[in-house]
Amino acid sequence: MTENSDFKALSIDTLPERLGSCSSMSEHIGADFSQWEVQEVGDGNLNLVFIVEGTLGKVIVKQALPYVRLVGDSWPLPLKRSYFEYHALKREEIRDPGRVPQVFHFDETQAIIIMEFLSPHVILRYALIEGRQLPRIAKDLGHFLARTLFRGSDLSMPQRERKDDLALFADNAEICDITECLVFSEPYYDAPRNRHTSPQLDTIVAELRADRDLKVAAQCLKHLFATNSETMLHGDLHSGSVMVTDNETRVIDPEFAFYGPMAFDIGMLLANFWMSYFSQAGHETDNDREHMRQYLLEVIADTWKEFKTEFTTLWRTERTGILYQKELFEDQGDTLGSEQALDQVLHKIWIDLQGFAGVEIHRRILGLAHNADFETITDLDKRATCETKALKLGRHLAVNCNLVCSIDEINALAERLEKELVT
Ligand code: SR1
Ligand code: MG
Repeated sequence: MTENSDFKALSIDTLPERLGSCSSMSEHIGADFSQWEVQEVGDGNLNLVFIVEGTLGKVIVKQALPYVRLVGDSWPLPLKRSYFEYHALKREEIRDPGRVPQVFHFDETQAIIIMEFLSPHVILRYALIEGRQLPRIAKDLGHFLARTLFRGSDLSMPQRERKDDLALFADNAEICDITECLVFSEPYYDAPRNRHTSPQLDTIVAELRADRDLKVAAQCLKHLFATNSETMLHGDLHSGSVMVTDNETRVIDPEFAFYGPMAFDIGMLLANFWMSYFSQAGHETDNDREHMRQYLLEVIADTWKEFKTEFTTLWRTERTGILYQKELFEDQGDTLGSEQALDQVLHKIWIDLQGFAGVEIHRRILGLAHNADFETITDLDKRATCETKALKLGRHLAVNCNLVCSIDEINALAERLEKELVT
């Protein structure tokens, strides 16, 4: 992959003419591009996203920009992330069919992916901010995690295929660097890109940055993230990367895909649910979000439970890779041995996911890229109270992950923190 000089960013005005001869566009929305209506709807940190409507329907046109949109052209970023997103979408579709948008076309030079327009889906993060309870997310996301993480690993893939894939995604280095800096390091010192709700959080931020155990824990997690290439990750699985209706859950935006530790995607997702939990107080009127809080704790517990159940099924039925071979266990009549190994693998994931969840919570409050759950709370004192509770949970998760036995224990702590008075 080399970056190219032929790249040109699309605009609302130029898109119809530039994509007018693309057969995927005409097939899905109609050939007469003079009739197309274009809206730019990208609200993420990196890319352009257009909804294009023609006489036959709508599609999404996503284009990477050669810089970080959130910051501007002072932070260049390779276009090739679009190539990794395309390849990740293809793999995710095979590993968990129907869970990602259908890809209609990929243009590597222009870093454009044309894909299915999801309707009436909305971004999960905004649904949760509104207090909407989605009945399917725990099961769908728990299964998605188990299927993609298991089937992208040496537990399942042919050795040669996985090594080739590892090499392909290893080139997504600049994107990994974003996570390595923004998630694991910058929140823990006064890095220039950081911001936080100030002055309300100044004291707790200083305490966290002086917390040696926390800094060491964050660096151990970074060590794991950078070096443990066990499976193809989504790499950015927060609630803004999920689109929902009451009946359907879709996972979008895997441009951060690379080979990393299984627990990362799970920890990031659960962290976003815990942040949603603590942010509810900032969105409620007349204490009307207690049901929503209980719902979110159930989603957290159920996502982990669904993940374990599905992972266990795959372990027992699809373990065709080079790890924990059946030849050593089941074929020797040693099913107990294989179950013991499964328990160990799940235990390791359990420990690590807590740590990843902890640092994800911290970086969304202390680092560059915040989330709308807290940012849309306009009363800054109220926002800071919500954020303080989340920061405390994050610290506990990152530092004490070896001491915690169950997700219920963490949810109980979240409930205690929620009830605590913050001064
Ligand atoms: C500079 S990019 C900031 C964040 O946006 C993406 O969605 C990732 O979460 C990244 O860390
Ligand atoms: Mg994204």
